[in-house]
Amino acid sequence: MEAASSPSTAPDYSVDRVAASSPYQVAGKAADALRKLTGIEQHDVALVMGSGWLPAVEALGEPSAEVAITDLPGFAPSAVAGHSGKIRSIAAGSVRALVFLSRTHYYEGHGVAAVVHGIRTAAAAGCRAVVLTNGCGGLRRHWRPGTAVLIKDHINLTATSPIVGATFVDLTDLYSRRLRTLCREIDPRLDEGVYVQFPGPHYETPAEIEMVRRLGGDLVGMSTTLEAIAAREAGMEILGISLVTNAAAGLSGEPLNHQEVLAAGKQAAARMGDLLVDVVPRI
Ligand code: 8IG
Repeated sequence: MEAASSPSTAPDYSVDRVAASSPYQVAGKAADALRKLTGIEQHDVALVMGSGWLPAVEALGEPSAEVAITDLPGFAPSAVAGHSGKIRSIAAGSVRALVFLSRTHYYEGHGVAAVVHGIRTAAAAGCRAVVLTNGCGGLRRHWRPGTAVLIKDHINLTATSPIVGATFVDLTDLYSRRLRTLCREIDPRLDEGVYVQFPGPHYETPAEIEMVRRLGGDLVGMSTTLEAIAAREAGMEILGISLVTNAAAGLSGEPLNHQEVLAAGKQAAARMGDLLVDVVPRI
């Protein structure tokens, strides 16, 4: 008998255990709360609505339930104008959609786990696929404000990962070719591009945009890549759609401002709504 050993029933509060596994456990708890509050046992597809995408949500249909993120464990309160801290459950055809009207951005300073908490909650709620939308700056001059672009790949310039520990997740074909093809069947005019995530919250300098161009980037924003990585880790299929709301810094000769972003979103809402209505039931 080793008198000093702890009983095997004691909880494991070792530093590694708490750091590595608790985000997934909290997401499981959030999914449980979501089931209770929505009365929906299983959701199929998650949608994360970025800057300018909110008006497009209406097209998906009447929500059967709406939950405040602050009523679920682990969510940071929403911090950005144009982002509403709610989650809706919507029946889109035979698909049960879980729609996040806001996201937590890396620049809010709550850490990477907070940024991907919605994704992990959606996975724990049963979602097999996620539609990640965002508003962003565009590097191609023919992408006028209000142009939707499919994300074909990304460059993560945040120098972080949502994954902690030796879990080596493959990111080849991160943004589903099948779902991109589906979108282009619905709207053949849709272009594709490489999305580059900066930490923000400041926009880029013109020199940084020139760097992005040389790196092979087409779109710049402050979200999406960390969420996509967490979604892939969770085994979800990923569709990424950017709404170009402004020309990237230095391209238009004008300074960037957030009001412009919201206005471009409003204008494009009808087209974005039509696209989501057609795509989501076929995911
Ligand atoms: I909307 O031009 C929107 N979000 N980094 N740069 C970055 N994020 C953005 C931009 C932009 N426009």
